[in-house]
Amino acid sequence: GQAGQEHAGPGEGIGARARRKEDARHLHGRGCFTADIRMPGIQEVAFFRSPVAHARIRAREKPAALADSILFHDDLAGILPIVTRSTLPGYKLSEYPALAREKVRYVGEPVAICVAPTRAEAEDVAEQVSVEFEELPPVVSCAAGLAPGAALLHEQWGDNLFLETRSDNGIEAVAATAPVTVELALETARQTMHPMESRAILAFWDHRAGQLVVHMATQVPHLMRAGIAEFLGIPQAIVRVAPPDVGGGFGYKCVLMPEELAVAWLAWHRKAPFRWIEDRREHLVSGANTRQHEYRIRAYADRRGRLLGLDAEVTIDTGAYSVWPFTAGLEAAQAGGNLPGPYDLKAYRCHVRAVATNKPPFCPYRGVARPGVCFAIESVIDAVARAVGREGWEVRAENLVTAAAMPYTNVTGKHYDSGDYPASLDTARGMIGFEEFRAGPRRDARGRYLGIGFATYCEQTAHGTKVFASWGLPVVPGYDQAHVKLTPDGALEIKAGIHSFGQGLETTLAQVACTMTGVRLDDIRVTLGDTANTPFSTGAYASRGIVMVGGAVSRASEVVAARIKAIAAHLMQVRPEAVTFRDGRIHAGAASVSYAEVGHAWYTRPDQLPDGVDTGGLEVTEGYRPQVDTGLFSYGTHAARVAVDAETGQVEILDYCISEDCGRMVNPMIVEGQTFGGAGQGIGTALFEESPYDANGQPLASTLIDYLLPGPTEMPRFRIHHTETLSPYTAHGIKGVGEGGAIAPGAAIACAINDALAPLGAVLRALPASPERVLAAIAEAGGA
Ligand code: MCN
Ligand code: SMO
Repeated sequence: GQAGQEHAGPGEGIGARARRKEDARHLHGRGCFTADIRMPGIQEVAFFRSPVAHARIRAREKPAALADSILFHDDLAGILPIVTRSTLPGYKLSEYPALAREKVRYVGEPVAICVAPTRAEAEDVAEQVSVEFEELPPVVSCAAGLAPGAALLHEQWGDNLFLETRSDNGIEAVAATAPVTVELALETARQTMHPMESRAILAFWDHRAGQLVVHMATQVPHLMRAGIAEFLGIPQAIVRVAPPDVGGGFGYKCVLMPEELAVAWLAWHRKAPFRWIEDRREHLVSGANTRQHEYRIRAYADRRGRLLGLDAEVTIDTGAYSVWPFTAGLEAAQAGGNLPGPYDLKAYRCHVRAVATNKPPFCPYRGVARPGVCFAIESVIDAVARAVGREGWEVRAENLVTAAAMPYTNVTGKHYDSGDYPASLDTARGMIGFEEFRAGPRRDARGRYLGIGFATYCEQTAHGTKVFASWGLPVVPGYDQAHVKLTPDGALEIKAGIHSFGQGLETTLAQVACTMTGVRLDDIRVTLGDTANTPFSTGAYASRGIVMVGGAVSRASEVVAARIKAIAAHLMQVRPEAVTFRDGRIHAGAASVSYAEVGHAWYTRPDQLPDGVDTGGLEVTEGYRPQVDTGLFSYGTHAARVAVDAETGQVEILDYCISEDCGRMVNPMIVEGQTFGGAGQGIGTALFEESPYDANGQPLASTLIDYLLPGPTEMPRFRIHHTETLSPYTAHGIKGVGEGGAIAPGAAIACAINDALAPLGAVLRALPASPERVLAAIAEAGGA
C-alpha cells in the first residue's frame, strides 16, 4: 500500500469497531436536516407538475393577484436548461429546463414554481395554475420508443436513443462451435429510491458574504456548486453549498434536478430564503427512477459449463432526460461494461441502448446497473448449469476469475486488482449449509418448495480520474482532498469536501487520522461538505469515499504526524525517529509529552523552536489518488435459502449469508451496517419494489401502499463473513463497500427460487419475484 507508518490508536484506529460519532445526535433527535433550519422570512415552495406524460404546452395562466407567487419558465430570467455533457460516442444531449418550456415529457415534470409562507399555502397557490396541454402519444416502454414511427421525446434527435453502443470481440467463431447454447430474456422493474429524508433545499442570499447559500441534501456539494453556478449563469465564487445533516442518499442525491435549480434561482433573484422539501408522493411520481433493464442473452459454454462467450442485448428504459452530471448514458454504459461480472470470459458481444421514454429520468442508485447485471449473469450461470447437468455453484467455480490470475484485466477492460472470488463462493456455500440442504427434503412440512441460490459479484469501487475522463464528464474529476490540523490545545480537525449522509465517514475518516497521528478519536473533529471551508471534493458516490478521502486524510495526517514528531522530539530532546504515539500521548523512552504541549509550542512559542522544526506548521491539505486509477474491486457471494409456496406465489427467505471482501476494513461494524443496509435494499429489488406505468404514462405506484418497501419483518437475519484481501493500490489496502450489499440479493434470491421450482421446471424471468411473477413462471412451465 501507499500509507506511511501506522500508529494504531487505542482500539480506535483502522480496524476498530468504534462507535459512530454521528449516532449520538441522531439517536437523540438532535440532527439538523434542511427541513429543521429556522430562519426569518422563509418562503416555502410547491410545484405545479404535469398531469400528463407527453404534451406540448399551449398556454399557461395564473391569476393576476398571484403574479409574483407563481412562476413559469419564461419568468425565470437568465436561467439555462440543465445540459449534461459527455464525450461518449453517439451520446445525445437533452435540455432539461428548470420548469417545462415548450413540452412536458413525464407525469410530474415541474411546470410552475409556487411560493407562500407555508407549504400548505404554496400547494393552494399551485391549485391556481392553469396550463393547456396538447397531448402527444406517450412513449411508455423501450419497445414503443424504438418502434419505427414512434413519437419522439426530443424531436431534433430523429430517434429516442440517448446512447447506443456495440462491442464484439469474436463471438461468431464461438457461436459456430460451442457445444452448449442457452438463451434467456430477462427484465427488472422500475424502482424509486426512498432515502428516509427525501430531496431538500433551502437557498438564501447572505448579504455579508455576498453569496448565494444553499443548504441542500446532497452527496456532492462541490459538484452542486458548479452545477448551480453554471445553470444560473453566475460565478462559482458567489455560490456556497453547505449541506446540513443528510438523511440518506443512495445515489438519488448526487444529481442536480430542476426543482433545486428553480429554488436556487428564486433565492438568487429575490435575495430572500426559499425552501422546497420533496414529499413522499413527489418522490414516488416525479423523483428520479432506476433499475429498469431488459436483457436478451445467448450464452455459449462447453459441456462442463465453462463459458465460451456471451452475446447480450441490454436495453434500459432511461426516462425523459439526462440528469446532471452523470448522464442518461451511465446506467447503460455500466450495464454493458459490467455484465461479465466476476467471471473469466473471452468472447463478448454486447449491444446496449439507453432509450428515452416519457417517465422520470434515471439517476444512479446503490449499485448502479449492477443489481440488474448480476441478476442477468447469475441467471445465465444457472441456466448453463441446468443445461450441462451440474450444480450452479460448480459452474460458478468453473468460471470465476481465480486468485492466481490477479490482477486480471477482463474482456471489457476492467482491472480486477486483487481477491479470491472462488474462496468467497466456497465460504458462502459452507455458511448456508449447501451439502446438508441437498441431502434433505425438497419440500417443507407445509408443502412449500425449498431452494438455495448463490450470486457472486465484484464491484468496481472508487473509480478514479481515468474512468471519469473516459466518460467525458466535464465536471467530475475523480480525485479528493482533505485538510488536517492539530489545534493549539492538541485536538485534531479534519475538513473534507466530501459529505456523509448515513455511511459513517465522520467516524471512519477520524479512525484513519487516529491511526496516523495517535490522536484519540474523541479528540478528532470532522467537518464535511461545506464548500466555504473544505477543499474541493468529487463527492460521495460509487463507493469512493473512504478510499479517496481516507487516502487524503491518511496523507495529510502523515505529514502532520511527522511535524508533531519533530516538535515533540525537540521538546523531549531526542531524535524524531525515537518518537512514538501511544495511548493518546507522544513518547520517547520514559519521557512523554501531550499533543497540547506540541500544539502550544508551535502556535504560541515558535520562537523557542530551533530552525528546521517549523516546516510548514500543523495544518496540511493533501490530495489523493490510488496507484492504479481505474477502481478497486470489492467482491463477495450472497447465498439465500428460500421457501416458495407454489399455490400463492409467496416467497419466504429462510436464511441469508454473505461472504464479502472490501480489502482492509476501517470499521468492521460499519462495513456490516453498510452491507446489511444494502442487502435490505436488494431484498426490495428482489421481492417487492416496482413502479409501473400505465399505457398513458401514468405512474401506478403513487403511495407506499402501492410501492412496497421491505420493512423489518421482511428482513432475514443476515449472517456475514469477512475476508480482508488488501488492495495493492490504495492507502492501507482499503477498497469501497457502500454499494456492494445491494448488488447480489436479486440474483441470489431469484436463483434460490429457481432452485426451489426446479422440480416444476419453472424459471423466473423478471424481478421483483412478486407472487404474480412466481405464479406466472409456474404456469408457463405447465403448473404445479
Ligand atoms: N468502510 C470501511 N472499510 C472499508 C470500506 C468502507 O470501514 N474497507 C466504511 C467507510 O469508512 C464508510 C462506509 O463504509 O464509513 C462507506 O464507505 P464507501 O464504500 O467508501 O462509500 P462512500 O463513503 O463513497 O458512500 C457512498 C456509498 C454509496 S455510493 C451509496 S449509494 C450508499 C452507501 O455509500 N448510500 C448510503 N451507503 C449508504 N449508507 C447510508 N446509511 N446511507 C446512504 O445513502
Ligand atoms: S448510487 Mo451511490 O451514490 O454511487
